[in-house]
Amino acid sequence: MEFYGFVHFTVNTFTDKEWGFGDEDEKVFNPTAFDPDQIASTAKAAGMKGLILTAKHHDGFCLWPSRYTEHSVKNSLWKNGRGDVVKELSAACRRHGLKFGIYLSPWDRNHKDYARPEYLTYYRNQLRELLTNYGDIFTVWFDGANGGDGFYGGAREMRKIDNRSFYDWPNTWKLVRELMPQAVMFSDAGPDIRWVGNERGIAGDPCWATLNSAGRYPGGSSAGLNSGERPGTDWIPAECDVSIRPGWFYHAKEDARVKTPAQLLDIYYKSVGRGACLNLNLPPDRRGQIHKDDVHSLHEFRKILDATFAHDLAQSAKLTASNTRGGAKQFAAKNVLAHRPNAYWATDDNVFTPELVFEWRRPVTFNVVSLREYLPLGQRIEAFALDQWKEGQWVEFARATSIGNHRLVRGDYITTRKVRLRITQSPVCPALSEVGLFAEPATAGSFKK
Ligand code: FUL
Repeated sequence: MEFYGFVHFTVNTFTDKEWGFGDEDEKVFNPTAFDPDQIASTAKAAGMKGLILTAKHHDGFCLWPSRYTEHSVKNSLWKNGRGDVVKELSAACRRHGLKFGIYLSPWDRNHKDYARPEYLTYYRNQLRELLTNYGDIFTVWFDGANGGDGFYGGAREMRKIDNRSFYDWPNTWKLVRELMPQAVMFSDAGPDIRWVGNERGIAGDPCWATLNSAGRYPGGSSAGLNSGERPGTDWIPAECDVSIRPGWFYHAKEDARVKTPAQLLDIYYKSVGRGACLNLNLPPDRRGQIHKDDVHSLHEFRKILDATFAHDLAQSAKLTASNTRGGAKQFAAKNVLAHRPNAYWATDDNVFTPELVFEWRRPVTFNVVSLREYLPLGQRIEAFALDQWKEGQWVEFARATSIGNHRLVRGDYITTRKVRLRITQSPVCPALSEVGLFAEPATAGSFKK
């Protein structure tokens, strides 16, 4: 999916905190003009494909009227206790053509049974509610964070759990598979998509989609998550979660610190452009809407991306490949221009380091090269280089490693009549589904390579 959003919204929005203690009065949750269509349309306009709502954050307050607790919207003043944020936002997402996902914090600083086996029943009951009453759920986000102390039904104490064993993850995952088989489960350890190891939105370089999952669990070690592991036993690609503001929840004092379009672009190129997914958090304010400064920044960011990718210079090039699998049309080099799901260029089994030359009648100017591998055949390429034809010879202008779902090479503007892609390392014959060359508008601002 490449790009979707997080929506952090709860009592914290009204108490100005990042982690609620769990003793917040339900009445503090009272958005003055909650507008799920404004939130969903903002995400849609930014190019996001879905939204993930914090149905329950660490403080335990539920944004839907759960049957299993009083600590929810039903005891708030909002809509006289008859509101349901999960319902309204999921419906708005559907109206705007977005998928909808949920975050249900395993750590619950409100619940009296937290750290006891009874809590697992409570947690799974809530998962069941969320996965049966709100239509399709595209992802379930399991957070590994746990700070220990909390309200816990009035005990106000420290409760330590063993992250590895307490939650009995295999059985919770099984429940999700039963109720929502297509949902992608996120955590530090997968099972389907992994945390990238930081909250800055930056994937490793390289970033492999594979990981050795044995011994890993949510809230466990983050070693290896940033770059993945190759060879790796499991296909667990990375997701980069980052907030558009310093905090995950809305704080008026951070209005001047909304990430700029240039910062968002940098993150995009270092997450999506390294083969990961970008999950960008947009925190609703106390009205229950995305603040205008965030909307503005997203709008400019999208405008630049759209202008960049509107015109693919590769489409008008003459292509020559050093090898084509069996000389067959089915594997021809021009498949990298086709944008069809099953079209790709591949070489003979014994050819690991082929080259592809793009040639134009007149010089072209670009600063972004986009590549994709044909993922049904796995992540194959380990390194490649790009050359430009300059003053009668090939001159290398970029080198990179992993490609996977997407690799965006972003650099200085280059003007040339010929570009060469050299696959320099691959343990098997490469299968490349897309190559494109693009020019960012000059307004894209400064960037770091
Ligand atoms: C972390 C949490 O502790 C933060 O509050 C936030 O929800 C972030 C996405 O994950 O682990």
